[in-house]
Amino acid sequence: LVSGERKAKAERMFALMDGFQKNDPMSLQKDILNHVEYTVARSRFSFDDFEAYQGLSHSVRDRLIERWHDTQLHFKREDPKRVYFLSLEYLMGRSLSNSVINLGIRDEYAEALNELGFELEVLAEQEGDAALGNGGLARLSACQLDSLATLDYPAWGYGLRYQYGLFRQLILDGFQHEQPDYWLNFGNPWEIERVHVTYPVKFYGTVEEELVDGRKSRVWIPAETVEAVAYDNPIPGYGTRNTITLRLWAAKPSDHYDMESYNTGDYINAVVDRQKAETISSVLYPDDRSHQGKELRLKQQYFFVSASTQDIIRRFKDAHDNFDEFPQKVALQLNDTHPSLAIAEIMRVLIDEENLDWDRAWGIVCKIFSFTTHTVLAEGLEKIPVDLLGSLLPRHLEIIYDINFKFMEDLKKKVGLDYSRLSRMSIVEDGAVKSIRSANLSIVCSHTVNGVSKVHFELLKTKVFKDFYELWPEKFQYKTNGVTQRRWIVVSNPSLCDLITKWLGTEAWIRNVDLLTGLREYATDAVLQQEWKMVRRVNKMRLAEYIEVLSGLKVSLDAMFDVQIKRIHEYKRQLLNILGIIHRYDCIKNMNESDRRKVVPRVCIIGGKAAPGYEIAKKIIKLCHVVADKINNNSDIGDLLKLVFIPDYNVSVAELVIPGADLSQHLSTAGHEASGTGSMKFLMNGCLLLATADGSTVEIIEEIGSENLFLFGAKLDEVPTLRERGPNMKVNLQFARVVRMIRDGYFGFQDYFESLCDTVEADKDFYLLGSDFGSYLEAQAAADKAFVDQDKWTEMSILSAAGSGRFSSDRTIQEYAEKTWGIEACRCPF
Ligand code: F58
Repeated sequence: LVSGERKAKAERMFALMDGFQKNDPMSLQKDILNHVEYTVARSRFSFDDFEAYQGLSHSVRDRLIERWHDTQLHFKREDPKRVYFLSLEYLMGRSLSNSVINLGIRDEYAEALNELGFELEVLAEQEGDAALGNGGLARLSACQLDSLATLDYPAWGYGLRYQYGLFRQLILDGFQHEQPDYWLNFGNPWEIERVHVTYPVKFYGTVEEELVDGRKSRVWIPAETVEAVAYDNPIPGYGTRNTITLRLWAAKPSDHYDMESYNTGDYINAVVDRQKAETISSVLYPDDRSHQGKELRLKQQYFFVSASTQDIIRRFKDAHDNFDEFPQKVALQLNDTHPSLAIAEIMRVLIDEENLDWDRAWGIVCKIFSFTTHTVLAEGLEKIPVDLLGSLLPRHLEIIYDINFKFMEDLKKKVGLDYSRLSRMSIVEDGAVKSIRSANLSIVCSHTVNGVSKVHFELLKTKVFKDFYELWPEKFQYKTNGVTQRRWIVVSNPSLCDLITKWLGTEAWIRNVDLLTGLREYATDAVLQQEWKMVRRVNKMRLAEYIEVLSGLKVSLDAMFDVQIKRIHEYKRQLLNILGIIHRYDCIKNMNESDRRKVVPRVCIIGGKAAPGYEIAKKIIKLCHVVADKINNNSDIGDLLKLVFIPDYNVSVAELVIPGADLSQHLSTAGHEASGTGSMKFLMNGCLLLATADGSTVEIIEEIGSENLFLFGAKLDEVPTLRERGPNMKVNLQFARVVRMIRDGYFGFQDYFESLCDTVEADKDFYLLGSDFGSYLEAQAAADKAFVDQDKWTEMSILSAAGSGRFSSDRTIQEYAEKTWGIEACRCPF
C-alpha cells in the first residue's frame, strides 16, 4: 500500500513537472530564454553572448541533473561495488560542448540557437576553463572520469574545489608572470552546491588514553574543526543515461568553532577568524615540489581525505551494518600519493569510531586501496615531516607508526636483519628531517600498485620500488594511460569526427575506439587522402587565425605546423627544441638562394607554464621569446621559419592547437616521462610524432610501427652510460655553436641566459641535450623530407589516427575495473 501511495505521488509530481525535459529545438529555445530571464535575470529581449552562454548552460545543466538523479537512484537500488577515485587535481577544461555531445543533443541545441541568432561554437568560447590541476596527472583524471561514466561504472570522483585554480600565465616582455585564476567570479553552472552535504573535519589537539568500555583506548581530542561542503559536478557518459558525480569539497567555517570564539566577546575578530577556515580550499599548489613540508598543503590533503572518507562510509552504512562487507562494496583508488592519508584515516575511523580491533581494521584496509604512481624519480616522491604531521594529526601519526612497526617486524622475518634494506623500505625516514614516506605507506597498505606505461612499470620494478617489487611482485601492475576520444576528437575536431564516421560507416568508434583500425585499409585511398588533407587544412587555418590574433604574426598554411605544448620542465627538453630552431635559423641564414628554395617551411609553436619557483624553466620561456623576435623579424628568413609561443596554455588551448598540428614533439630524456598523454591526443588527430623512446611512446611504436613516426635519442638503457661517461669530448659541433650563440649575446640577455647555458655544458648536461642533439637533427631532417611528399605524409597521418585505439582511456578504465578494482558496469535503464 505504502509503495502504491508513493508511486501515485511520484506520478503526480512527474505530471506537474511536465515529465522529462524535452529536447526538440523549440523546447530548447523556450528553455534557454526562460533561463536568461529567470536564472540570469536579463531581459529575454536583450542579452549578449555571455548571457546567452549562461542561459544555455543552465538549460544543459537541467538535463544533466535529470540523468544524474536517475543514475544515483539506480546505483542506490542496485548497490553494486563502487569505485571512489581520490585525486587532488582535475583539469576539466570547459564543460558545455562536452556535455551537449555526451547527452546526444548537440545538433538540437545548435539548431535552437541558430534560430535565436546565436552560434553554439561562439557561445562555447565564452566559458572559462576549470583548471583545478597542474598537468598530465590532472588531465588524466578528467579523461578517466569521462570513461568511467561512458562505460557505466558506479564511480565517484572526489577532489577539492579550489577557489583559485592553476595560475594564469601572462607574458610581459617575454617573461612569465603568474596571475590568480578567478574562475568562479562569473558563477559556475556546472556545479551543484549541496548545502546539506557537509562534514566536520578536525585538526590539531592531543591524543589521550581513556578507558572505553573497560578497554584502554587512544582518543584524539582535536582542537580545530572546519566544515567541508560538497559541490557536485555531474559527469555525463556518452551513449548512455549514466551520469556520475565529481564531488569537490570546499572549506567553510564550522558552527561548532563559532560558539567558542563568540563567547570570548570579540565579535569582529571572531568573524574574521572564522573566515580563515576557507583558506584550506582556496588555492591549488603549482607543481614546484617546494610545497613539500608546507602545513597548508598537508591540511588540504587531510581535509579532502577526511570529508571524502566520511561520505563514503556514510553511503556504505546507509545500506550495510557489517564492516567486513566493506571490501565487497568499496574500492578506493589513490591517484598518486597525495590522498594517502586516507589509509590512516580509515584505520582511525574503524578502530576509534567503529570500535573494530586492529587486525580486523587492517584486514579491511588491505583489501580496499589501490595506488597509481605517476612519477619515475625516487627523489620526486612525497614526504611528510613527522613534526608537522604530529602537530596537525597526532592520532594519524601514531597509526602510521603502528603500521610501520608491524610492517618492519614482518619484514625482518622475511629479509632478516638487512638494515639498509629495512631502512629503505621503512615508512618512516630517519634523516635530518624525520619524515613519513607517502609512497611507502601507499604500497604497504594497497593491494595493487600501478604504473602508467610499460616502460614506467619496468622502472618501478627495477629502480623506484625495487625492494617492494621483490617482496610483493604480485602487487605490481601497469595500465597504460589513455585519453578520451570524446573530448580529443569529437569535441575538439568535429570535422575529423565526421570524416571518420563517414569512412567507417558508423559512429560506434566513439564508444569503441578500436574500430579506428578500420581506417587502415583506406590509408592510401586517394579520396580519403584528399578529404583528410582538407580537414587538416581547415584546422590549420583556425590555428593560424588564433596565432594572428595573439601575436599579429601571419603564418603560411603550407608550412609544417610543428608543436610542443606541455608543462615547461628541463626533462621535457623544450630547450632542445629551441636549440634545434636556432640551428635551423642559422642554417637558413647561411644558405644560398637555391638551397633556400629546398627548405621545408616551418611554423614552430611552443606553449606551456613554468612553475612559479622554477627559475630555469622560466628562462626557457624567455629564451623562446628572444629567439622568436630574432627569427620572425628577419626578412631573409620570411616564411621559411616562424616561432610562436602560445601563452596561458590550458585544456581549451590544447583543443584548438592539437587538431591543427602536423608534427608534435615529445622530447623527454629516456626514463623521465612516466607515460605522457599529450602524444596520444596528437596521434588520434592524425598528427605525426617526433619523439624519444620514452613512456608510452614505446607502446605507440608497437601500434603504428616505427616507420610512421620520427624517433631519436638515447634509449633507456644507454642513458646511465652516457651520463657516467661524463664530459663528451666530441660534443657535437653544431650543438656547441648554437649554445655559443646564446652565450655570446646574439639574442641579447647574455647574463640572464648564462645559468641556462650552464645546464647543458658537457660536464653538467644531466638531460643529455648535447649527446642527443645530432640524432634530434636527423629526425627533424627526416620529418622535413617526409613532409615534401604530402601523399605519403597523409598516409602516415591516417595510420597514426587508425592506430590510436589502444590509447583511449576507455581501455585503461576497463583494465582498472577488471584487474584492480573488481567492479562491474551498472547501467541506468531509462
Ligand atoms: C604526470 N605527472 C607524468 N604530476 O609526468 C606523466 O608522464 C603522466 O603521463 C601523467 O602524470 C599521467 O600519468 C604529473 O602530472 C603532477 O602534475 C604532480 C602534481 C602534484 C605535484 C607534483 C607533480
